[in-house]
Amino acid sequence: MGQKGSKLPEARILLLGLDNAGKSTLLYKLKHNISVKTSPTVGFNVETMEVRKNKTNISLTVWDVGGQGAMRQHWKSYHQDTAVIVFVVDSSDRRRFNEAKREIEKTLSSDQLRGCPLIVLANKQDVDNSMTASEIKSGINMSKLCPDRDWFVQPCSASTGFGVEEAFIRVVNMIKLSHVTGIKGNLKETVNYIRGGRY
Ligand code: G3D
Ligand code: MG
Repeated sequence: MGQKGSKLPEARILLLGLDNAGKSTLLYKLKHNISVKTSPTVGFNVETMEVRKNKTNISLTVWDVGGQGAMRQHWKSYHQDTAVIVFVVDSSDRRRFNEAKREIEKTLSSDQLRGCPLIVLANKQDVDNSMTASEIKSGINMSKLCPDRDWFVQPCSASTGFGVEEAFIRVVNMIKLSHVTGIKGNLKETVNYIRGGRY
């Protein structure tokens, strides 16, 4: 995580989507562009990567939770302290679009994710006749579904890499410093210090 044993402030990214949407491929793609440490585990993958935001180095922990039906009941256990939700949609699979939409709605109804920014990745844009990002945006009815959170629909292809870096930059931009664990504590300390009248 941190360098030479120092623990960096940490932000948790929740990578969700139906099985076969391309979540693991996306993580693999990111791994090749950015230096990461992997810890594959049964049921989910976790990747950490260091990014710089507001002149601060932050450790991003990306949780790729299995998308199969049986695993979806566990998604809730990963909601706490999430900085950004990334929901991957297989744009080439019109047949399962409604199922994906229902899962997004269910995820957003979680109390622990209230106000948490959402980025929907319209993945597999390299496949002919796949749904466009704007079709997905209106299909999910994003503006109605997300009245009180930042959201964005990003077209990408985890296979070719198209849009992957843009998606990653958007995710980092969407992180609120109040959701970065180490920084939250520091900010609190500073506020207490000022309130304590030491300055
Ligand atoms: P998951 O982790 O969400 O379950 P995976 O999904 O990353 O395992 O991907 C499922 C399948 O979709 C894989 O194909 C993978 O290669 C493919 N895939 C992922 N992203 C893209 C993409 O952007 N474009 C295309 N064309 N295919 C993609 P296989 O055949 O290995 O099952
Ligand atoms: Mg996977």
